[in-house]
Amino acid sequence: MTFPVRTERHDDVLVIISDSPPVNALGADVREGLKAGFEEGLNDASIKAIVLRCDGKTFFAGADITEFGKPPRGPGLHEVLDAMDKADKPIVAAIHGTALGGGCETALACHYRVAVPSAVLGTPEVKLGLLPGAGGTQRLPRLVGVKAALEMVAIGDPVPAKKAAEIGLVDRVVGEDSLEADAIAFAREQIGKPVPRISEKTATADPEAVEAFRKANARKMRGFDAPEANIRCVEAATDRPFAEGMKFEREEFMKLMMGTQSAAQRHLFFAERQAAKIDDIDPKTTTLRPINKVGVIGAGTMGGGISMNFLSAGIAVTIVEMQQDALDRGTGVMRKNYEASAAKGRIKPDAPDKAMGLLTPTLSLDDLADCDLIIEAVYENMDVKKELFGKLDKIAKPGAILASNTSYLNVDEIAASTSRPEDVVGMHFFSPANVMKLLEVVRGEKTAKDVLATVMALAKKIRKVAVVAGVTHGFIGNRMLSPRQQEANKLLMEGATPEQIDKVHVDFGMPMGPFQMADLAGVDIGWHRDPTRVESIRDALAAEGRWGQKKQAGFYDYDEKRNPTPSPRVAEIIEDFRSKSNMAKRDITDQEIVERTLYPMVNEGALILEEGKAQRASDVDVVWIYGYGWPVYRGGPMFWAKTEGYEKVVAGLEKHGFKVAQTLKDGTVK
Ligand code: 3H9
Repeated sequence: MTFPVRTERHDDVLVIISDSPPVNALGADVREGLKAGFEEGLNDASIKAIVLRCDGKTFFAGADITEFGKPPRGPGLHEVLDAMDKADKPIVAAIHGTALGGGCETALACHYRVAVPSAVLGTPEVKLGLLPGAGGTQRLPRLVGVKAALEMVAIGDPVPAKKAAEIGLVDRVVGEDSLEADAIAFAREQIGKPVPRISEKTATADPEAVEAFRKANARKMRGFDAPEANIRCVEAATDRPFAEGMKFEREEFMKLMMGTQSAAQRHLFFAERQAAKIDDIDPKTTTLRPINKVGVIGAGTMGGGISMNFLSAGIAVTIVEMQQDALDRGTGVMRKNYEASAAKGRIKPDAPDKAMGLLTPTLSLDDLADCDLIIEAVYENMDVKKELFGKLDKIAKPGAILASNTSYLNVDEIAASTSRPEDVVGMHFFSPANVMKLLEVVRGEKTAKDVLATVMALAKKIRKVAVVAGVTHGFIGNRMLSPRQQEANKLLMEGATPEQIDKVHVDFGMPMGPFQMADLAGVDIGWHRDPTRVESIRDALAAEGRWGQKKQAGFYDYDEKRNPTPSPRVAEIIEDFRSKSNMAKRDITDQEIVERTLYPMVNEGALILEEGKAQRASDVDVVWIYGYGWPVYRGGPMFWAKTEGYEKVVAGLEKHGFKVAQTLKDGTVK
């Protein structure tokens, strides 16, 4: 039989086993092997039932995404699943690990499903801008009903085995360590019974559930094409025969597959995994430093959030503050956050105590002596940081990693204040640090390779997506933010309103525009604190106490519920500035806003790459998607520039007098 699928006979039951690491993706060879395996089982009269299972860490994790967009090879998944569905001998899927996408659909084409308790089943195609295109949208509603099917296909989160059994997706939860034996026994129980085929069931229409689902998830699905296509397919499962539903599913799948959204989302899937790789470091030959205890300096919003990441992953944290009340406040907030998550059912009821039990609050830096990694999250000031690192140099044990959470400052300069710059690295978390997925890992000139590799591996453990950045002002993300903000400010002076600029960004798919972001973060951040020194519109707002949402006034006016409305006072301030600068007001088009606020970000991204401050264009995309909410369906700024067309972006930048990065001009951004 064709590698990587083999068969094993257990008297009258044939077990078909796929062994295709790392995740048993359903590539051409696997499909070929499955086809042959089922033919063997179905053509042999002495075989009465068939079990399908996988070796390795998981049941099939889906179609092989690397095959998408390439010419088809071997038998199609439909062909294989169709033959399984029609088989007149019972076929049992024996599931462990993650039965995802095409893997879940393969299980659905079987006549029965058994799973170990730790298994999960799901159809996450929507996260790749797709839909389960191998019958998933047609079989799921027939098996679990419209409501559960919608959640599975249009949201895409996996369902644990126990819940899968409750909704009818799994027929039996079997022993964690006896999957094959239990599946064979289960299969034998089915011999002689009529073979149940999901394709022969009917799904009852539930228009109310569909509408309620659309309404409840409108925000989450905004801008994405795939969720609605998934919903339409589920509806189709209820109003036409199986074969016609399959045809409809195929058409919708192909439309999505050919579109830019899915291309962007598939790009992100691989970009995220690529980001973990460091070009000049071989993970196989690099020994990681053990990290069992982490020190965090600063118990403010940032320090607290950073600590929670480690505590949640079961890693002990010593947190240091200068004053007892600040320490108590900080740890109090952490506990409250945990308890709120437990109350919402997001974590187990005992998780807050477990996590907080791993925390040691202290007022003394000396207590960090036994930490393997120390992260400072103190005031963003070079002198403060240098002094602190000088102290840490004396306290930390040899081999401890010393990290700064700075969001702009020069990590090499910080490292130079220690006698061990090779142990120093930047770990730039994004606020709220316990929620935001991005971690920029700043590689200093002297950062040791094993330090970098250790921090990247640790990032995965605390469920962050880490991207390596070089030392440059603002690293990748904040450096790209800067030209956007400058242009947005200029556009205000030339005649655009904060509302117009923000709307262009929100319509583009960003969670908020530059001025909404300023109001959320605080207009006073970085302000010189002298109300008589008014040199910019932002200074003027800050001088009047318009510090943003927290003061119910910033670039917008806010009501008690923080709903924004355009501010007549801000319009006056802008008008005042404009007339003082003798600038003429003109109409600004939305396209100009795109060209002057989004294109410069792409340009800056290209410059960062040219300077070698990011490893690859896809890393820049990961930063903006996970750190700043760039719309996933646009694939990140560098991917988006490619879909816009480099020529168009370059022309737009040149029209407005920007100095354009050479690689953008040449179309060689990498
Ligand atoms: C689909 O099924 C369409 C059908 O409905 C319709 C067909 C007609 N293909 O994530 P990891 C690679 S769409 C190819 O680091 P983990 C991955 O790139 C698919 N490659 O491991 C990585 O490679 P490398 C629907 C894949 O343990 C390596 O495997 N299914 C695929 O953290 C290890 O991956 C999904 O969307 C794939 N399908 O997580 C599930 N999957 O080492 C996608 C993984 O070179 N997969 N690779 O960087 C996952 O969610 C996770 O990989 C999984 C394991 C949870 C399974």
